[in-house]
Amino acid sequence: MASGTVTAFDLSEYAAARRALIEQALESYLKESSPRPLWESMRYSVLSGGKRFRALLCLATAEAVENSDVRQGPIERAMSCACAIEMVHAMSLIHDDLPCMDNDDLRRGKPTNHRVYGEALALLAGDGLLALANEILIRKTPSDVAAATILDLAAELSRATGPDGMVGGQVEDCIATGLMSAGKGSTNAGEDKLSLLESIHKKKTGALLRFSAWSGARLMEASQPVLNMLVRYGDILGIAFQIADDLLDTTGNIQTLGKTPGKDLASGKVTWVTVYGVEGARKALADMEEEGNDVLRQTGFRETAIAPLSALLGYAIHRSN
Ligand code: GRG
Repeated sequence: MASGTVTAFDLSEYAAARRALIEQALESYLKESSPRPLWESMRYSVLSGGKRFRALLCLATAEAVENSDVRQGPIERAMSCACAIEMVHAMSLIHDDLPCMDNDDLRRGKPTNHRVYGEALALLAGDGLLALANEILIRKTPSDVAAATILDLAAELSRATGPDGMVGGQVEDCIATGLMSAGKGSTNAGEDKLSLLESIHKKKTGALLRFSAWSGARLMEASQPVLNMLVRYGDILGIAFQIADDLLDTTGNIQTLGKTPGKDLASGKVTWVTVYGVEGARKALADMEEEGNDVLRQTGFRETAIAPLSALLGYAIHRSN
């Protein structure tokens, strides 16, 4: 992971160390079981690479919070949550790639899940991962985390994935692209393009990134003002991550991206780039990087805790895949 931020912080080294732990934990939660094809299909999508950006974000906010009342180290405390997030993310990619949605053949440089296992199993592998993510979060979070905290996390993860989060954002996206009807009495009719785009990005991509930024700190029992600031940081990062994705669809190539570029334009998708152009998208990203870093400075975290969070924001914006 190459950093594009202005800080001297070495994100590659930081991310590599944590990514190894994340892979190990994911493997332990996804031991092959019965029915075998289902587990194979679930493992195929979760253990097939990926930047682990959301898991890193969760661990980074846990590590940023100093709380002497908490016994375990932040990574140990937040790892099950970080893995649950990656499972939800993987399931959303499986469903997003299905013929009834984006109809993609390539993901992370490999054939998409339904291309390998067929549509029915891909759909069920996604469903299985969503359920397993919740089970892991609830059962594998260390037992001295308060039950109320775990309940809060489970509720917020469900919210991030549900109608007010990823599912809602995907439906809005499908309506905007003409893949679904807006239905009778549509509320989208008078909505301007910017609010529609912001709503889609905030829900479809932003909700899980916001949860990732909030959840690590919540597990460390951070104060409410700090949690509010991390939600703000997560919101900025979430929209920026999707704008960068829109840009990469226009400027990226298949080798680096590991998926087919140019699909947004071909499918008539409403994106930041189709509405504001490449320069408009770059300008929005520059503003968001500044705003996100301002929010981080307000948290009162020590410099060494701000550095990874700032670098992750920079990475989300300047990444090449
Ligand atoms: C969540 C219940 C539930 C259903 C899924 C299909 C769907 C509903 C939502 C779509 C969500 C989606 C695929 C958003 C796009 C997010 C995005 C920019 C993904 C790419 O993330 P990266 O770059 O991917 O982090 P890697 O491969 O690195 O993990």
